[in-house]
Amino acid sequence: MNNYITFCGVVSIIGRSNVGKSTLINKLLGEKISITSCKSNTTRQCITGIYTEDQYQIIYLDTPGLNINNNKLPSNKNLQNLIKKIIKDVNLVILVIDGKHWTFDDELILNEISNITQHLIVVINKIDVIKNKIYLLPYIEFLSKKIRYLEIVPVSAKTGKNVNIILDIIKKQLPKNDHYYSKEHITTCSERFIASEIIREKLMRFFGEEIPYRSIVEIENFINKQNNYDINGVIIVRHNSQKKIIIGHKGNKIKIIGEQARLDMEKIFKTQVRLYLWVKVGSSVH
Ligand SMILES: Nc1nc2c(ncn2[C@@H]2O[C@H](COP(=O)(O)OP(=O)(O)OP(=O)(O)O)[C@@H](O)[C@H]2O)c(=O)[nH]1
Ligand SMILES: [Mg+2]
Repeated sequence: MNNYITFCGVVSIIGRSNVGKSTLINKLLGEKISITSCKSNTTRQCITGIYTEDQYQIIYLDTPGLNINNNKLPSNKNLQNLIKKIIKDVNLVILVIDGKHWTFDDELILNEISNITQHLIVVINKIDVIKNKIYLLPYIEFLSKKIRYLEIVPVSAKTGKNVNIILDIIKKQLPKNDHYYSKEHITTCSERFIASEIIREKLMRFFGEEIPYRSIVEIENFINKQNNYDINGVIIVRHNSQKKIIIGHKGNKIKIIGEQARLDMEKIFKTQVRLYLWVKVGSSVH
């Protein structure tokens, strides 16, 4: 087996908020690692997803949305530094844009990465909601004029359409390397962190403006009992009124959140989970 050549590399998934980066990483992995919601700033820190197939290993980094504060223009030093940081030491970069909404932020990001040395794939996402695909052509033309060496792939991260094309492109670009992780590894994030993220996802999906999107979820206990997990999660909010909203009438809301979170956890952890949730008013919320 000594002459068995293996390939391994790191791929950063970047773009503005809400374009579908996390939905895409989950589809590329075939596993839900990163939480998603229709609200902005769902992902708050880098999430790693590891995909291993035969001789190929791809380490994906899902990143928080690059949101440009227009008030701060024209100084884009922050954006520049941020992008530098998230693509440092990666082999490939995937820039995700929304096929229906090209914004000024996308343009700024594109300009910032137009000179990167890594292979760049621009993913035009959400094509499932574009009825007439001809609509995409000016887009593709515009992008190919902006950057010379890039690949453009229209996809639907939601339905999985064309996601395999991204995978094929990545495989061709991966450097020869030993695999960094064993093939059972699907993330470097801890199970405790993933549990807290899943609860946060349910909060973001379930509530509107009444619950601050920065609500904190802490896992107080994560106990593995003969391969079943007992997890205690605390949702920390700032006001008593928010606590009441989350709990709901006779606890009906927290019950649904707990149920949905538990089902997701069981899928990811591949074991039975007992999840206990409660809500606390605390001062640590930003
Ligand atoms: N119709 C459609 N919706 C999509 C698609 N991909 C993602 N979405 C939706 O777009 C919204 C944002 O998706 P996310 O994956 O959370 O976006 P993100 O880029 O990770 O957002 P941040 O973490 O906030 O930066 C969610 O409601 C997704 O269901 C797609 O291909 N088609
Ligand atoms: Mg995200």
